[in-house]
Amino acid sequence: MKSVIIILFAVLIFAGCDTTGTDDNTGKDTITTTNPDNSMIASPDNGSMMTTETSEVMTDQNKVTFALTGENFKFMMDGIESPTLTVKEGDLVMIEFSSIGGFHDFVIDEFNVATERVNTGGSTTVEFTADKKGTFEYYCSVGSHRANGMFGKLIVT
Ligand SMILES: [Cu+2]
Repeated sequence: MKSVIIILFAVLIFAGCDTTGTDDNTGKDTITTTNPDNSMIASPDNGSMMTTETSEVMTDQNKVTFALTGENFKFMMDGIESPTLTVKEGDLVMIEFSSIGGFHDFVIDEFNVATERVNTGGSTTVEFTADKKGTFEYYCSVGSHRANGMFGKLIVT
């Protein structure tokens, strides 16, 4: 009776050893053969995919165009004097500016935006990314035009 019990125990212990042994082996096999190879191949691919996605996002950037005219001493857009320009943060803003009377430009200090100065009949463009929220002032930097009321608001929401 005692010897049978001992054999049973031995078998159980052996079985236990065998199972843990195989588990360890398969675990090690998986790690050594597949994982390092996969990660080596996967990371450069992921990197290039991320670059592609970033450039796609930049192409999708919302573009907003405003056509303004300048005269003594005001900006006009669609018949509105000193219009308030409203854009969303991150928008690419294009300003098409032309003078219908006098020497003028279009300037926003906070975005380092400044068109060239154009005279009557001249036109120019400038574009910038509205990369911060807030209310800013655009104005004409020629002479005392700003002091004479040649300015308006840009609101970035
Ligand atoms: Cu002006």
